[in-house]
Amino acid sequence: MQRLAILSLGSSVEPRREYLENAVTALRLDPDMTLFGYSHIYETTPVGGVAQNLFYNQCVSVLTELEPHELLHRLQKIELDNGRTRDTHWADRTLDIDILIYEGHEINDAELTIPHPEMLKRKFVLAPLADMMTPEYRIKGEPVGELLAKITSCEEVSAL
Ligand code: PH2
Ligand code: MG
Ligand code: MG
Repeated sequence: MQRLAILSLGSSVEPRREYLENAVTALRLDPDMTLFGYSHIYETTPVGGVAQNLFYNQCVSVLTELEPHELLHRLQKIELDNGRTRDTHWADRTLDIDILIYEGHEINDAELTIPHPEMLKRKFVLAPLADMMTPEYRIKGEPVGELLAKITSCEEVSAL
């Protein structure tokens, strides 16, 4: 059965737009996924104190029969194909693809936490997510628009 997976894309190294476009193209071309939806691209201030550059962030959804861990490995391959290195945790990166939601699954193991609790406190995730899904879409019972309105951090996000 096909399930909806919601992904967060991020890039903080030029050419940022090209890295996001490459990710969307790779998802489109993968025979085991159907691209279902995407948000606008947002320029966002870096969160976490390691990355220095402004990010481009976007949400994308796919329909897939891949299991969550198989999907994760497919996404890691796309990151690697786009020059992703993993030397410093949270450093600036060419391409990051994270699984936010995998319909019908809550996962908490060494490789995957779905839904990702920290991400749901970040504007750079929730603004594109509310854009793609509508603010009424609920995660763990909470409308995305309300989660977004509750964030008090000084993160700045602006749609391109
Ligand atoms: N990703 C991080 C850490 N900080 N900040 C923004 N604005 N956007 C990101 O995608 C991001 C981040 C770790 O993956
Ligand atoms: Mg990330
Ligand atoms: Mg990641």
